[in-house]
Amino acid sequence: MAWAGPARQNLVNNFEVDNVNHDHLNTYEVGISVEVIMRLGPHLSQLCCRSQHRALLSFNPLSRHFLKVTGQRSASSAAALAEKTPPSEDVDAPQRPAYDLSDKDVERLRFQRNIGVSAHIDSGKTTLTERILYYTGRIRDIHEVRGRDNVGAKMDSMELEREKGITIQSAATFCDWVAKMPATGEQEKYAVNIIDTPGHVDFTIEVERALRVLDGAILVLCAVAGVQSQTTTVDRQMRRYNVPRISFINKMDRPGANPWRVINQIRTKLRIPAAAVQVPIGVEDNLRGVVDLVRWKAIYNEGEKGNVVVESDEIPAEVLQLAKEKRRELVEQLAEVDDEIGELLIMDEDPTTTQLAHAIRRATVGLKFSPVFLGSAIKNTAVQPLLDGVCAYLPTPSESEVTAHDTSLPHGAPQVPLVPASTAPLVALAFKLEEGRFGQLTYMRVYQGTMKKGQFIYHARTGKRVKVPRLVRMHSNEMEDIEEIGPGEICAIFGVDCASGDTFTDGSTSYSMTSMFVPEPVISLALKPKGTETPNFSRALNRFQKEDPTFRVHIDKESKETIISGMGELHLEIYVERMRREYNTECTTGKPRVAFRETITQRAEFSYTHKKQTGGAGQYARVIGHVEPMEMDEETGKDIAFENLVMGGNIPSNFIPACEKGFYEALEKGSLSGNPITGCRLVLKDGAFHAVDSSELAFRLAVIGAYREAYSKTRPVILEPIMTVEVVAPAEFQSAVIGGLNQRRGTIVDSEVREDEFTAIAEVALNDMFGYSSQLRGATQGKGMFPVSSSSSGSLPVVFTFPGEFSMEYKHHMPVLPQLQKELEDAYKKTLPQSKK
Ligand SMILES: Nc1nc2c(ncn2[C@@H]2O[C@H](COP(=O)(O)OP(=O)(O)OP(=O)(O)O)[C@@H](O)[C@H]2O)c(=O)[nH]1
Ligand SMILES: [Mg+2]
Repeated sequence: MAWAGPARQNLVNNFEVDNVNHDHLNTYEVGISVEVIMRLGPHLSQLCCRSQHRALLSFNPLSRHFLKVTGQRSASSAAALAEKTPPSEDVDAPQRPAYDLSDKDVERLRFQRNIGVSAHIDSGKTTLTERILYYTGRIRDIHEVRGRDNVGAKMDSMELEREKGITIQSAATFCDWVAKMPATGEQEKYAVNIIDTPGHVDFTIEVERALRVLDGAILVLCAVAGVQSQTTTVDRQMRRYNVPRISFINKMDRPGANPWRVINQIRTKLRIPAAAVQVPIGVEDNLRGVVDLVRWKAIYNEGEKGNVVVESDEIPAEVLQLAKEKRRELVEQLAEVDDEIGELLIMDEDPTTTQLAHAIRRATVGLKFSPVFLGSAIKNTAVQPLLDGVCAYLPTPSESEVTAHDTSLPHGAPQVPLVPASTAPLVALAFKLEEGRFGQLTYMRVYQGTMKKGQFIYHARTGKRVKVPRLVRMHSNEMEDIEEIGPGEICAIFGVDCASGDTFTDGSTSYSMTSMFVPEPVISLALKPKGTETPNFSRALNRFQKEDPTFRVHIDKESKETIISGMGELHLEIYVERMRREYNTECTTGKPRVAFRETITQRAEFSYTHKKQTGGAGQYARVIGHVEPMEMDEETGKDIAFENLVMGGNIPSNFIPACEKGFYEALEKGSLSGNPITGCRLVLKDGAFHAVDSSELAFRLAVIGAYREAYSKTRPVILEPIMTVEVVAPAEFQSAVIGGLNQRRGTIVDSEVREDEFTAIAEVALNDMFGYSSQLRGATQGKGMFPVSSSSSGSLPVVFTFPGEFSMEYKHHMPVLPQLQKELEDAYKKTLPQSKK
């Protein structure tokens, strides 16, 4: 059926889609030209707010790209979509039952929030979450990270987290909060699910999977350091999953705290309109509270742990002028992204509190704006107003537009909107696995329907039926048993075998949701148990591999060594340490090695016959096709593909999976350096078989042979991981640090000097980064005492040495320099059996 209707007409009228074959503009074949899409870019998302057009546009990879880059998200709910979309005469989509949200659903979802706390390392996420849990009554007392008071923060429950003072695994919890709603002035009770994520980039998968299932987030920033390298990473992850965020500028108690510089950085570096919704009362050590610019109230924290919130209509004289200025700035920023406020501004009218609150919510949920809150978690200041902000400005589960793929439809068919109705068929996504004291624990987000204890659920990928023996809600490492859980909720179940990113249903639908983005490991090392190997060695590795898709284990075919790969040295170090502590298996490790890769740079044809006649049954298989370079798919991270275009049964279809297997086997080791090959598509076009001598083995070997033969014609190169390195050090060492980075062939991409410290951001090959931490320490430590405030120091000025710190994040793979390529090739040749003879 052709896609007619007003939207198409609009497109045609306004964007002169003359060269489009209108008959092909149906839901299955979108024929909008590239130029039109390019010109439509920003408008597409508006069009897409309407489901029938979304169905249409979601087909075109380019239009999907625009949806992503414009960062738009429909503020209308999936439920609303299902309810409001008229039965469309112009869409050739299968008819589906519409599930209505009951009044109870509507009421429950309205007061439900699922949020993540994400940010750069050490910005205070866990400290903040600890306060949130305390003020909401989930914990009785506040404990600090790093187990300073011999207890440790609730969300950092792992012994290693408390020792190292860093979050390694994300932890989920839930709480209730009675929020003061700015739009109505009423107090309303909300249920909030929270996931505290690690900031260290080596554990980035934890952020990735949390953001995949959350509806909103608090982006925490340090009031001194501002937007840091991992802030940009987290920002990218939030955009990937269209997660609206409110920003929280923490550490306002630190000397040099400057929220206005940080807000500027949010606007310029993260490129999202942002404005403060509060101004601080007092600075640094004298921070006493904040002025709420929307409700126009001064808010103070009193009591030993800040649990008494005192509000006053009297704005302190010393901040009155600033508050007026910043309220004006808030209105102006909103006017850029919100029509109602824009019109009021043109007419020189001041928005009311309700208008302002509604506009902030609309723009935040619509991914066009981030309201900025301020405070100090450690000093227990302004955390409660932030919680009010979570309830007021972040979306309800029904405002997140969630879709699934109906596997009973042809590949590429439009996604199906999910409706968070408790009576709809169950659809849930497993986003995290953990082996707990009571067995395998699977964290789930229920998107549609209700999950009940004792119920049978179906694994969408394998079709396996499993019973839900135990259903719990997590409170960090503790759990609370529940009988059932509704849509829009987060829970965990026991005893279900699956992988992260798998979908579960009640068996009445064939829906499957997309998984999360999994980055490739960049570093590897050889691992050997000390003494004799016990079953614990492989038990531990199997478990870690299952829980963490960025941790990989393989046995090197030549050296027979066990090789573990991951996102960085710390990532691997933690697992080695956990093997010792949790599995009583001490290991020796080899030198960390960079995960080099190989890739092809041009297309090459192949026509290859595998033939063997050795007395008994022969082997015969012929394969014809080509291999070509392939770009990475932004959504899935995939950059290898096998395509079968064989017609007429020239290769019987039962041998095609063996051909595909052969292709993946050939990719395991490139002939230049023995590293895996990436960025490559194999297109199988034709072939031949023999009625007796052809077998799966013959076809698998034929593809391997064909690939190896074609490989030399593809001008293959070796790739190395390039890292974004961010160094923060006292300003006096700037030239030493920059010199050190240059020595390592780094390219400086950004630098910023603040009062006493500076930040340099450089791109450096990972291979050139070994030993950098001791070099940096050597260059910056002990040469002077640098005063920084300590969070635990109260108001006393304490002097610490500040040795300079750096963090590293994978950016991309790039071809190595010719000299390194030659070295790697020579080294690999020496390991090959023929060279040893
Ligand atoms: N001055 C000051 N220090 C803070 C504040 N909040 C947290 N800190 C300190 O910052 C350090 C890191 O705090 P965490 O809460 O562990 O930070 P995080 O963001 O959870 O860290 P990762 O999870 O490892 O990325 C600790 O030493 C805290 O005491 C704050 O508001 N002011
Ligand atoms: Mg933490």
